[in-house]
Amino acid sequence: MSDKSDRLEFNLHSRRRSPIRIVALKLTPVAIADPPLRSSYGLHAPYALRTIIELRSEDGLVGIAEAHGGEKALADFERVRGVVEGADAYALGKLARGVDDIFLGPRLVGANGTVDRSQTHYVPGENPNDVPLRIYAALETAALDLIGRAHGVPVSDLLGGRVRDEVPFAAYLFYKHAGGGGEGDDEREDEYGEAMTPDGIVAQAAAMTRRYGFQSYKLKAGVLPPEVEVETILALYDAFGPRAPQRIDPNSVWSHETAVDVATRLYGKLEYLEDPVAGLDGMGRLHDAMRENGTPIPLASNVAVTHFGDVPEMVRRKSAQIILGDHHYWGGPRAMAQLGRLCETFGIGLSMHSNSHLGISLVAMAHVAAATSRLTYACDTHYPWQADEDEVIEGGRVPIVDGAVRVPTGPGLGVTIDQDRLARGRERYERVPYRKRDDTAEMRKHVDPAWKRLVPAW
Ligand code: GKR
Ligand code: MG
Repeated sequence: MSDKSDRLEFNLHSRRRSPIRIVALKLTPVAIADPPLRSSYGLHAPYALRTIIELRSEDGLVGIAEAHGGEKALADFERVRGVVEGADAYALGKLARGVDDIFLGPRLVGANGTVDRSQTHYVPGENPNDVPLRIYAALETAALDLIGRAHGVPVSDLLGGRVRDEVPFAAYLFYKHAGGGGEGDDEREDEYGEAMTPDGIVAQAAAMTRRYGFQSYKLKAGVLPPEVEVETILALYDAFGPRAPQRIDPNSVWSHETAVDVATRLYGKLEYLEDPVAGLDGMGRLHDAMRENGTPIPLASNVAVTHFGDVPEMVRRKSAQIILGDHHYWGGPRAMAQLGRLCETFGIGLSMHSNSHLGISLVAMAHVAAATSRLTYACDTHYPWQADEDEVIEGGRVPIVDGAVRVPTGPGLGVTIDQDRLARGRERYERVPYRKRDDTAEMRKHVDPAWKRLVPAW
């Protein structure tokens, strides 16, 4: 008996892994040129902000991630330094709890008594109730990169193994003013030109397709009167034909009546309708109305549905048939794998949401998508709107070929940071006056001094 337990103890000891001790958290804020894109949140500033995270292990390995940016993000990441430095990269549950403990504090409470994490009234990345999840998500991504590097395996393997080697992305079309982003001496070439009309958007889609080979299209809407946006979709349909799936996303600023009317006019032309109206209840009512009218277009969401707590009500109300998940918001790559399972359980479709980002985020999305069997639609990406000049990874931009990103096969995320490029991103950040995403301020500065975001607006 004692022999056996000795043996057991010996086995346990001999198999014990060594921790991957994180000894340093390095945070680098960067500014990246961004063209004057319009959405219902307002106007993009000449620069978008990101934070680059590096976790150094005691063995000198470095795990990386990319997250939302600006002054507040940086201060939030600083707050968790104490739980990150000294932590074991494998101990993700402990890390999550440590982050949560730091951020427990006043919460905004929604009408139904729950915490409001929706993006109905916030530009993505600015909802204070998201903070712990967003901070943890970035740390988990960097920790998985570190673990992958330590074992010589890709992050997609750590997530259960890839079911696809290439991840399809959609062309993300925006109404846009003239200009390529950046300011002063740093003003960038306007690759796609102004696009404030249906023809302008068709030209933008054609140019993006030529360059990247996209095979599906998403129009950011809620900007022009709905009849013009409907006309834009019809023009895209004429130009690219029924075999190129399309989506339209006004970020919740249509009224119920407008959304019903748009659904009637675009029935049969859309792959899905994304966040046409605000809230889980509003989306559920729209679903019912479309069914009654015989125009049942599937609803997708990344504004009304932003976290696991939304799913029960979403399923009950049939508020969305597709979730646009995002590892940056849902709590990291592992949360996305869990979301995939949940979607499978309820027969819900899954795709991915995106905000302005660089290549580290793009490859992280690709690993997550590669390991998610449930992924049913091409993912969103803002990547075509960013320039090589702003990229921080070695070798420059991640290629998008035939509308897809090939998932890196190297250890971890499979990309590394070019420290010179990163230093330039940081200098750019120091130089520019922007410290948070504020699309309303930009709108007032450049388009209409009295502009205010209304929900609903149309
Ligand atoms: O970049 O203006 C934008 C988008 O509106 C973005 O912030 C949204 O989060 O891409 C997003 C979406 O699908 O809602
Ligand atoms: Mg959306």
